[in-house]
Amino acid sequence: MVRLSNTSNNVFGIDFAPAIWNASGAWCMTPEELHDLGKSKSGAILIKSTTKEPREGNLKPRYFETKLGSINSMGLPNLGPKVYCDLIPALRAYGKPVMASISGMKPEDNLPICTAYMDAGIDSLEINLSCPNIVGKPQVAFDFETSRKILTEVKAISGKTPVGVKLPPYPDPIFNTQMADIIKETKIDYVVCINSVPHTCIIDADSEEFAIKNKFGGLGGEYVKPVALGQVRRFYELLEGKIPVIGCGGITNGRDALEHFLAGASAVQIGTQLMKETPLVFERIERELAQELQRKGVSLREVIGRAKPRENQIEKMRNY
Ligand code: RRO
Repeated sequence: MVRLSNTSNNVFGIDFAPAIWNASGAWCMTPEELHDLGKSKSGAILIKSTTKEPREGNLKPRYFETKLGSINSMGLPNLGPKVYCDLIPALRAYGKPVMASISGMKPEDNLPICTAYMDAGIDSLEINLSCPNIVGKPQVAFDFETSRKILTEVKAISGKTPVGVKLPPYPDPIFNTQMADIIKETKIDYVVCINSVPHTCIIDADSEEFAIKNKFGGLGGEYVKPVALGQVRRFYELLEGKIPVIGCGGITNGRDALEHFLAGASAVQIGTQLMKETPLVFERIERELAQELQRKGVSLREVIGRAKPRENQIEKMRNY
């Protein structure tokens, strides 16, 4: 008898087994890295955010890891649509979904990149409106009119190909409400949150240096898990569980992944921990998640959004 594993899920019409894959940007820029994802236990292959022309990205050092996470100011280095599209047939041979991330430098760049990926047989389009690292270029997801226009235009040409949107952490829920309205109105198929936490700094007190050349960068890893859970939950509630949310941020083990599912994620992505641990991370996190779920006697599909408010006061905190 075929049994659906307890870590798999069908999300936006696609089966993911497991419902865990890479965050765009992590281990997915070169053909070698993309093949590594294909050979790994990742549930999908998500390609690095792609611009209309290939880009070198920002000056190095532009990525730095600490015990609690990472900071990056990569600046959208990517090989451009042609290289990635030509790779798609070979990547599809791994038998898992192959998905694109699109990040036009100008709003009008997004459509030709999407068209190229669709012609090449891509399984989904993740529109990245939240790259934090192009100096002087604000994150599009804070410009609601431009976001609406881009998403409307992409949906008009995407046919049956699912379209997602990658979002930044919003500092006030009014922004989540505004973006959720746009997502519903434009019939976007899924939401990915969060991108890295923007304009952060890490400083080494001994050398008195910033961790990266650009000083400011996007923060990921354990530092950001509560931020990510807050955004996942906000969108889960605002979208009423009808439009899937993909959780990303601070997942280092199966228990972290479970927290994302409890918050409302239908699948999760791994960024910093993938960079730290190589694509072997997927096998470990899936095994740990399966154990967590087995202990509860449920599948991940049953725990989505199940987190509830605490009822009992903790004695130590009785005066607060
Ligand atoms: O390339 C980057 O600097 C980058 C991108 Br496009 C993104 O979406 N998020 C991030 O942390 N870095």
